[in-house]
Amino acid sequence: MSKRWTLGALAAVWLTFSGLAVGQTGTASVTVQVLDAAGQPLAHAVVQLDSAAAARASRAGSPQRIVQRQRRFEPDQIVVTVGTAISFPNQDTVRHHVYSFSPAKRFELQLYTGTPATPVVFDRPGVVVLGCNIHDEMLAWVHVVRTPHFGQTGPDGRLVLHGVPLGVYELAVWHRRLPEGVVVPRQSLRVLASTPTQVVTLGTLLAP
Ligand SMILES: [Cu+2]
Repeated sequence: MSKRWTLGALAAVWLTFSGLAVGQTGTASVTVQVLDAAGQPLAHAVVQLDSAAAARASRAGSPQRIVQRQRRFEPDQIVVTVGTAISFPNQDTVRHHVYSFSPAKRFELQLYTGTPATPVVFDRPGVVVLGCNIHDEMLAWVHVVRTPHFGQTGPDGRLVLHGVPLGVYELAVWHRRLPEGVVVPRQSLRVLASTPTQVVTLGTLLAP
């Protein structure tokens, strides 16, 4: 996995939204499809719907683990809500030194084996890139969101968000192939019970 992907790799990202009427409950399902520049489904894209109400409804998730095994992070990508704690058990015999310089969470777990006593609480939204000071090839991403409405696309590049309260949101899509620190384009999305399927091309927004 190269650290140096180009924005061009994501020249075309297509999103399809479909609000499915659930009527009286006041919620809808939102379907998002993300494609790469070649029109192929892009898996593991992070999709989120933000709004002030969504931020108020966001709660810290249950504690998570990112294990180091055979000099790799497992999982190497995770999406959590603000306030979620993650522990970093080292199951290798070699020591690791996990750190991040990302603005959303700067931290360092000095050379260790076993499980550090204190988990790391991810307390700001944003993308946190994890590395190991000893093993340059170790990379992982923690995507921190402040909304209950988020997920990752599957192998077919699709994600369905269920139970989204009707209203106006900002929709953001992120993928690890975006350069670190890139400002991810956001767009307004009004979620209606009868929202027609929408196709949005982010390619023109992402093109250099
Ligand atoms: Cu290491």
